[in-house]
Amino acid sequence: MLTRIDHIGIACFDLDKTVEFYRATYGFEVFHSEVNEEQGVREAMLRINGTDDGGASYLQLLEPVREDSAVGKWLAKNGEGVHHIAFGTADVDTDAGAIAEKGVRVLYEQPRRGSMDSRITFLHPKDCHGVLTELVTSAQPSAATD
Ligand code: CMX
Ligand code: CO
Repeated sequence: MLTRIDHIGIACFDLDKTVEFYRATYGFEVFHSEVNEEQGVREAMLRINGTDDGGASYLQLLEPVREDSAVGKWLAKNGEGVHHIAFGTADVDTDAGAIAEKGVRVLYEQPRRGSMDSRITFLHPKDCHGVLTELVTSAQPSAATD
């Protein structure tokens, strides 16, 4: 069951400048940052709020580390902006399987490693009315709360 907005993924050209915009404008601080080589991104997670399933909701700021990565290609075509949305679930395998049975293309056969050791998969934007959609199971939901 999808129980929260886990994050909104925002593509940017300069992660440090974008982090500073969110800090100076809204007061949001970096909760976690990492490079995910497989996904081809340098990213910062800004924690916005906790949720009643023990998880949280974040903004995920994404800077490509390679031009031919998903975010690099998207930025070259569209410029900065909202790249994807991500729903949180306690069981990404079951939810991805159930959604695939409805005819929506799930991009990974098995979930891959996402931010903070979460397990993630994606649904094809052309099957989701133009929205690249990610499904996320946090490593430890309790660790995502203060
Ligand atoms: N949102 C909406 N539509 C998108 C999109 C996005 N983020 N990315 C691509 N598309 C659309 C394109 O506009 C294009 O549409 P048209 O044919 O109408 O022009 C179509 O999808 C194909 O796009 P493409 O540029 O040729 O790109 P690819 O097919 O090579 O890749 C996708 C698209 C979704 C398969 C790829 O981006 C992907 O695998 N994404 C999942 C991984 C990812 O995004 N990782 C980064 C985030 C990591 C994280 O969240 O942790
Ligand atoms: Co994401």
